[in-house]
Amino acid sequence: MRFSALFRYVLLMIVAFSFSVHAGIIYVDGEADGSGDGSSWANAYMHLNDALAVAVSGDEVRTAGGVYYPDINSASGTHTGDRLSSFVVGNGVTLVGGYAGSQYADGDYRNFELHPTVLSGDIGASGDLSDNSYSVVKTVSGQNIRIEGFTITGGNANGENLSTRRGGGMYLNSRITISNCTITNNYAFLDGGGIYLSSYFELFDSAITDNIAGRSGGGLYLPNDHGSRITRCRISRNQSETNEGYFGYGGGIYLGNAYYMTITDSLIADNRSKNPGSAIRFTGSLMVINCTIVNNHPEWLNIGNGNFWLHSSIVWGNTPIDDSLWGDIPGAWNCCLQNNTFDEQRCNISEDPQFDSDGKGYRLLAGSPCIDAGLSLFLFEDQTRDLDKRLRVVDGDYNGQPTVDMGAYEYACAGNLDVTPTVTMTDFAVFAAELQSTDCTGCLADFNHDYRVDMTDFAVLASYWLVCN
Ligand SMILES: [Ca+2]
Ligand SMILES: [Ca+2]
Ligand SMILES: [Ca+2]
Ligand SMILES: [Ca+2]
Repeated sequence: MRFSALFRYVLLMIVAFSFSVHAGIIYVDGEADGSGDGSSWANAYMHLNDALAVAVSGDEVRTAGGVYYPDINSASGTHTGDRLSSFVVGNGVTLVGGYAGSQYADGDYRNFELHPTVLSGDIGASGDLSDNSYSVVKTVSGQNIRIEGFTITGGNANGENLSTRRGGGMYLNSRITISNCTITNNYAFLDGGGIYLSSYFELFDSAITDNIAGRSGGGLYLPNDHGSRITRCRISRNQSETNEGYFGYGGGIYLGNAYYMTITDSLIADNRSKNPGSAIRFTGSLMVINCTIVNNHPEWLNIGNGNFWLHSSIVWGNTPIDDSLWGDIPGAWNCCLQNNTFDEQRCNISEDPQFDSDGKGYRLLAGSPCIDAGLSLFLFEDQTRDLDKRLRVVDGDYNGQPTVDMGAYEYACAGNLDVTPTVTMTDFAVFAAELQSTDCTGCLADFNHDYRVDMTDFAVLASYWLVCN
């Protein structure tokens, strides 16, 4: 055929073009009623597992707000009730939730608070935990996996073997980054009620709350790892060692042989365990910087064997720690420590941190001794935000020198965007600069967390003008 070569060329071009258009983004929306091939919001897959089955390394799976269950896909067409079903995220895949999706004019509008995207293990009878998925989210192998913007809940790892008795919320065997996720109300018969993880990970801007482990690591269990980081996370109300006959550790976090692990700008609060180590149990080396560790019982810290550094942090209202333990710890510097009995040359204090009790958690009140009392020298280069994603280093005592505070929160007036604590013209300049930014991931002025700085955010800024609360 005379045109066959040209025809083939054109066909290849069409294929290449369509590949370049579609490769990378796969759409999921339980409300979509189009062709269901995942090519757009209108034609999105209705079931997340359909997208995860075809996603390859480099792809981004965008998921609209709604509740998704792991025991259904288009092939099954119905909920199978299979407790072994999970959302399995493959090598190199990015999974993002919080999108508006097909029911909105701008399907790509993203706000994980406005469009909560829930991965629920509550299959079978609704509200009955006994027939739930063992692990809601899994990774089997691979690296460069990213999960962002989901609530992961309802996992019940009460099975008969190790792989079904760990990691109720997430059972992870891959190098992974998790951000803007809430892992809550999951259970494991043995370890890692919220998350069980066997590889390097970065966890940031996330919450691990109300998870339970029958043995160790109510919130998070990390058996063997190097260099992982937890940044700007809330780890609270987790519980471990609830099963009779087991001797477990770590109500909030269990780290076994974890070296060069860091926890920064995080709140570790209200965790419980039967044995010492209600907040953290670790073996290895752990550096905790700018954290607020409160109301954990009993003894908040338990060190199996290893080195521990605590900088610019507040440790308050926990079951009092055995003071003799601190003698072995090389570095608690610039910390606010209840019942502090050691060396003030390290700039540690033992004064009431003055938490804001007005329903705002553990932010500091004006006049707190922890304001501008941390050590900026110990800040990591990328430690630029506090737990509320506000600017990390602010001149909270108005002495002309911006210094980091102790704890997870930096004192400043609400709405502040720069190093002077009040909201003035200089803050407006920060807003104006971010208004013109095309990529607003991490913009300070994105008050409503929708990855955009617009007039909605301006209204928030204006409401704080010269008002400090
Ligand atoms: Ca159920
Ligand atoms: Ca400060
Ligand atoms: Ca300011
Ligand atoms: Ca915004």
